[in-house]
Amino acid sequence: MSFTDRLKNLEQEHAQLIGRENEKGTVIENGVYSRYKNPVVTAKHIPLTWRYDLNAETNPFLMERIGFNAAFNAGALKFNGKYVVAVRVEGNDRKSFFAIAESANGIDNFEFWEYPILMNETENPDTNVYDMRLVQHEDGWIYGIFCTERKDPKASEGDTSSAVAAAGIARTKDLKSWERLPDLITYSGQQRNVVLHPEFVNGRYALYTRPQDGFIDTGSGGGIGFGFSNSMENAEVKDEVILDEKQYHTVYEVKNGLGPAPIKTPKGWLHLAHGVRNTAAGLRYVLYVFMTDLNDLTKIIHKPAGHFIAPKCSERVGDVSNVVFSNGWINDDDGRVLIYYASSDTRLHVAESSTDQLIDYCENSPEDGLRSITSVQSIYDLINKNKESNK
Ligand code: M1P
Repeated sequence: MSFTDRLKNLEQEHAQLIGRENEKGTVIENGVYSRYKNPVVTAKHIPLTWRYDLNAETNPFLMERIGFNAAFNAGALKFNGKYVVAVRVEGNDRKSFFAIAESANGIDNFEFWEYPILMNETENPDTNVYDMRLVQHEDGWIYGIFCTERKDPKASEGDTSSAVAAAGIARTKDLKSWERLPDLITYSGQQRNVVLHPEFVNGRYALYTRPQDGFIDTGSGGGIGFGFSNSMENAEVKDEVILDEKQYHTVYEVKNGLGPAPIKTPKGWLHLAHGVRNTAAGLRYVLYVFMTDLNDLTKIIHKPAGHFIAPKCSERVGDVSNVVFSNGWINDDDGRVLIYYASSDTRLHVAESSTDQLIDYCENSPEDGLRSITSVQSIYDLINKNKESNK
């Protein structure tokens, strides 16, 4: 095939993918949310200009020069009337970085901006950066808090896999130029899944944390933590309290972590988090929802049992199978909530709900009684309620 024909094909295929309309899935879900049929962002959405040398003289075979493996875990924000996601793009070289993709309606036609984000480093260079939470804070800045991963300086000779995770911080007004700030300092080991609360609390910044002893194992740490920092320019959380701990025989038995920043509602703060349990087939990541008190951010007031979204059908397969993960949602002006979740560390999807549905789900779903008998008791309560209302 000639250079020109191959280029035409590539351009057509890419334009078709970006232009494809999305629609709600036909499967009847649980009434709390609806999944959309197509993933909203994939590695194939990456612009051709990032992948190919488009000059026939220097690339006569029109071969890909830079390959991309995945586009997933994305922060999300409504920005200048558009729905934007800060996607974790992973190259074939395993390095992740952030790139903004934009859509007019939040459910389809996501298109990457011309360039990915060239994130500055601190004096301690990042080996890998990922999972940015985008937060419009009431101080006027948009913050991106993400995981920065570096080789463990204490790794013994020959150990080429031990790493240290910390929370990197950057801020911006336009999502294009970013000011990198020093990493968050905490005193509880490594950190991943750190999220900034969108409001000041008694004049201070509030952060959700996820202390962990090691890079993968949370060890004796873990749970979703919470603490305060006086500044974001030198962010430091001296004391963390655990507001949602990992627990035996739950979907967050091995570890958990907060997803996006919580949504404020008149009934409390709505939270989306991921929980991890172990199985014979490896780790299984699911999403769950809970609410905290409007005035006491460390007090959980509702927490439905089990998962809210679990990987299903083709979502179950990917680079890291049996995973759903979310670090972005958008609470739209009409109360609609667009939940951006990624499947199996490979692609990004959207599910739609509303604050009313999510509050109802939290208020009226039984909590985990932590024993089989309490689960059966909840079923009895529901059957009896239905019998009563049918009388
Ligand atoms: O591979 C699943 C997820 O693993 C990590 O999440 P956690 O810190 O909770 O284990 C992250 O690397 C995340 O990006 C990834 O999706």
